[in-house]
Amino acid sequence: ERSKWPKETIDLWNRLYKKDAADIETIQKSIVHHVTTTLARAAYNMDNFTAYQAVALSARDRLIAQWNETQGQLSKADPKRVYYLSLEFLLGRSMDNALLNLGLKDVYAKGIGQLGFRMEDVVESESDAALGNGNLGRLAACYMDSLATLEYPAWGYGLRYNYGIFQQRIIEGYQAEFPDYWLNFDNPWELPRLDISIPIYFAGHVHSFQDEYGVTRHKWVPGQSVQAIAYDVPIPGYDTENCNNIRLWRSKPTRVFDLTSFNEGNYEKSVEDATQAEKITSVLYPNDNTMAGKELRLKQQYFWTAASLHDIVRRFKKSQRDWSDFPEQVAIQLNDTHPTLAIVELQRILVDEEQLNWDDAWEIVTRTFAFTNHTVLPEAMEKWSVPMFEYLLPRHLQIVFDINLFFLQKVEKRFPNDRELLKRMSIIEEAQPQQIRMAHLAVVGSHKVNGVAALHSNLIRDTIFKDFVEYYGSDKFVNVTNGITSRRWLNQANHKLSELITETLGSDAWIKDLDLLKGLNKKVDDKVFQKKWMAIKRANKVRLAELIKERCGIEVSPDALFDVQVKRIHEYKRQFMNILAVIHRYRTIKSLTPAQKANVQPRVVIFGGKAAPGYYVAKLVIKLINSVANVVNQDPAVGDLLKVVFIPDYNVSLAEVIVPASDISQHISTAGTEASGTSNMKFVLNGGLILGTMDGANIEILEEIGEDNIFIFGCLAHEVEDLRYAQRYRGVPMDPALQGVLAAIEKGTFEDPKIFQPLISTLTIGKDYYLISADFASYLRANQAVDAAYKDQDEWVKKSIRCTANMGKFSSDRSVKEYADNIWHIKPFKVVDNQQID
Ligand code: 4GP
Repeated sequence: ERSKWPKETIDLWNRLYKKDAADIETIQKSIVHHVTTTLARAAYNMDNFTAYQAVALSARDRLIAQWNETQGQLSKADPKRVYYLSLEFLLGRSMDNALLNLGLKDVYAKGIGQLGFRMEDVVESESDAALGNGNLGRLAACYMDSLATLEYPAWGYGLRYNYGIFQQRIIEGYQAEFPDYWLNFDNPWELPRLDISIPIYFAGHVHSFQDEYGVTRHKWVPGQSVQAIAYDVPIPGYDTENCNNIRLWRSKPTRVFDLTSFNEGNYEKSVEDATQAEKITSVLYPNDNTMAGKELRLKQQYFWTAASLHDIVRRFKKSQRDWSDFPEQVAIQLNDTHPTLAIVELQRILVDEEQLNWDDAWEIVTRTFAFTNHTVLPEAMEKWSVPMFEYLLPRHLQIVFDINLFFLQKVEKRFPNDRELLKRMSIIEEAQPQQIRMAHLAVVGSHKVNGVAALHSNLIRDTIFKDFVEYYGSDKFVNVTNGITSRRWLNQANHKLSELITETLGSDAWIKDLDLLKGLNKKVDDKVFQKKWMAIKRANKVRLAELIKERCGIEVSPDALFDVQVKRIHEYKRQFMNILAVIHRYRTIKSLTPAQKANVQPRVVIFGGKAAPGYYVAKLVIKLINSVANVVNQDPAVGDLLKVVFIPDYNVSLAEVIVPASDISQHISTAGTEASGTSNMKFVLNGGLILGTMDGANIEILEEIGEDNIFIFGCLAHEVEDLRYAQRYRGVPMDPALQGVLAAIEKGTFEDPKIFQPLISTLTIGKDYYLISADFASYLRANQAVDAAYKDQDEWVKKSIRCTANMGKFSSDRSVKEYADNIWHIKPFKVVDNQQID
């Protein structure tokens, strides 16, 4: 008990309780200390990886000190906090970011340099924490960075998967998946909190009884239990003492074995049950924009939401406030429908355990939660079969049915005699078997619902949530356009450009206030500045060319136009259309005379991205890209005029090299399908132009940077339905250029055409759902416009500068502030440096 300590003890603590100094010698001492003690190595048998581990451990000590300080001060002040529930946190590497945010990047680089290692090599030794699929998970990581930087009291909650997103290798042109056992070497960026262990239950039955007042109550009598163990990942803010936390849960067997099987001599069965428990957090489902539907996935979702809520409720209860204060203290953001069970779990805790009446509990629940939707694709909408749900979560099923019943009664009152409406809005879909629509549950249980870009937020109001907008009114449905953190995506990834910007603007304040980049607009016509700008772009291209040589064995010229499409492989993102246009370009070049060839703008077309392992058509697109690359790259008639590259195993660290090196990047989804996109923002922020459709955040980027600095093509979202109808029922012919391309594939120009037949058949008239044929002509024209614009380098550099200068809006600091002000109603809380204990 600290309060009972004598004064001398407290004084001693306070004397010792000091942050380490940040001078080079202290830092070097701590590195050497970790080498010789924690890592048990000697200077003469150290490699880059050991150096990385030692620097990481040394930085981690500092992070922990800040983290402790932050959490201590927050516990005491107890302000309202936000909890960000995300099944994915795609953090990438941590060391460079940790050192940057601690403000110690230079001194650590110097320190380790004097010890005989180059910081660049040390940084490269870290592997990515890849606990996410795509931008849903990367967005969560950017938001955590901004929340800490803006000093908001925030925690993330997720799962600590043993296996993150798979490693992709390309074998004979095909994607092959290999497990990513990222915890192979200890992870220095997490703090195992073995003392925090929460029992989580599944299955069993519900016991109903009358309480002393004659009210019917329910008690869940579970049949299985596992333990959730906490692992904390400190998230330092940039240029602040605040250090937030992401708590990741790991599943472990309960220590008490199933005694019945044990006593019956069934030792194997009890060990088998224990293995099942560990399986829950074993692997991240590798699906992006698609629903997995597996029982284990539902288990993951409940395990994670139950553990997180237990933690949140325990923290709230420490303050001994009234339950009605819960929404004043706690905001919970649901990142997609994955954590929607949290709504049901909180209602269960309040009604069954805390004995609140249903209506009071429901009021608390709905004032606490808010929900972000990330997609309108039907295949991504989460639904759980009622029988499976009932087996795993019998009491929760009853609660879902009750929530639905009371909700539909209210709808019926407002809109009487509209059975179709009730059917459409119901949380339960009447199918065989019945299904629980998680998006409906999330809307009904939240006070705000947001889309992730203006167009997307409008689309969800007009389509999937139309009935709900009519019922609740439109105030409940808001937009928060996604954003990215300038710390990682400009300052770290493009350090040279970042230095030039700082030098030009006279300060590095832009790192925390991205609107200040507007100051670069004054420099658009400055020749000296332009030259420096382009030299940096070229250096970034040289770096990428080296990486391509090393990883793919392909030689590309940094003087060519670098054209990049890196993202998950998905039909709606239309990498297929891109490679079809590449084939068109190839055929065109082959048909030119030498004199005509001299006018062709050389281009390197770079692809990267993973396909879900079960997504056959997407995997065929990868194969087609590689087959085309094989032919084109070796054709002497083409030479350097066209090169095609597929970079394997696209991840956050690769993106940090690819993004700063692009001249043009492609964001070419069928209008209305890409909710926002965030890589589009990263490219433009780094002075890369984009070629895109009027979809997602492209539209808002256009508004900010001006239409002269972006290449737009293709149909608009509101035209899509008519176009689909026309092709299905009015026999619109296929685009002639596209016909030529398909004929070339079918002739066997790129391997056995039989391989690609299933892919080509997706373009059959009437079936071309993503409208590749309808958009093809304007896509080819836009590509020509890109070539022409690139040839005029004097104008191109101006466009490039304007891009960066006008991207302030897309800082995740802006997004997070909008969430904080309009949805969570939380305020910053500044942590004070080096407090003394009292
Ligand atoms: C993605 C969207 O497809 C992407 O447009 C958006 O930028 C990202 O979320 C972050 O908001 N959605 C998913 C998904 O990954 O699984 O729904």
